Amino acid sequence: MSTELTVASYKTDLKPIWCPGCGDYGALNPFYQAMLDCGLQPKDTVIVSGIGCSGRFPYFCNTYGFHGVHGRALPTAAGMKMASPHLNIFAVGGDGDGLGIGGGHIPHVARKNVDLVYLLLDNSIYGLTKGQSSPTSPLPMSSKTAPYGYIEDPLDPLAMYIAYNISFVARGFSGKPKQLRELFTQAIRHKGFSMVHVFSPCVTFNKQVTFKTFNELVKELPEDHDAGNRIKAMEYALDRSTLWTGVFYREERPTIHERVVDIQNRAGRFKDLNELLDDFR
Ligand SMILES: Cc1ncc(C[n+]2csc(CCOP(=O)(O)OP(=O)(O)O)c2C)c(N)n1
Ligand code: SF4
Ligand SMILES: [Mg+2]
Repeated sequence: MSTELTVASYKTDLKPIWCPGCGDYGALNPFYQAMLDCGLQPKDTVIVSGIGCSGRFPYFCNTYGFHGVHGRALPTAAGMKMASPHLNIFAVGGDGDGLGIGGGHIPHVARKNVDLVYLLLDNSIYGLTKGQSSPTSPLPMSSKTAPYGYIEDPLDPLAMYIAYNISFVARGFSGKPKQLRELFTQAIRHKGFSMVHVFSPCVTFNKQVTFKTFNELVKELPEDHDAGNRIKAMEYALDRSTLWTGVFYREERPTIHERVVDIQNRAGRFKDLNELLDDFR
């Protein structure tokens, strides 16, 4: 017997323990709605998270969840999708998790085009550990680890994602939940690796990158932006005057799963292992 899905189908009884006003609330609600929009069955859905305040996401979603090791949400999620391609797989984590310790995994999942969605909740700080500089802390932001101001240039995640040729690249802001719902929905529907970078301010430990900052600087990409144009997508990503939001880049190409199935079919000409081994003799 199937019961009708509602937003409540995706919520657990746990109330998020994020600080009042944390940006992550603004990402969680549109995420519930996007799962509903796409009709995802909670029993067929897994959320894998890293360590950080953002890593608590799975606790608040009535899906399967895996709260793993710092920086390893993405490879774990990719492995799950390879083993069980029928599942809807999400990876969720922060800027420290996904751009610091775990940043090296992204290009390789991009090359494989694993069909999963990665939500990166960026507050430009290590929130859970109470306020150290992160790979996206802008100059000259001060923090507990940089009391005189940060001295390393920040990464530009969007430019990186486009350079890595991730097959779906979008950016949103947790202060604009309606757009975020739409971006998550498109990311879920995209066949391949979808990266949604979310500006999600930490109201407790980052008083320098705030909702006000983004309210002033974010702007939706023009409606006529051609998401198939990678050069144009990169131009928008590198624009220093505006923080553009929307779908920057999208390309349909085979997923690793489709390529594996293709190899299985071609290798299937062997009746059994001995026949396969004979091929090498
Ligand atoms: C291997 C390892 N190194 C360091 C830590 C300590 N640690 C826990 S969370 C975190 C950073 C959290 O920042 P971010 O990923 O941006 O998540 P946020 O809390 O801001 O959502 C760090 C360094 C850890 N848990 N494991
Ligand atoms: S410390 Fe920052 S990121 Fe963590 S829950 Fe509080 S406001 Fe959110
Ligand atoms: Mg963070």
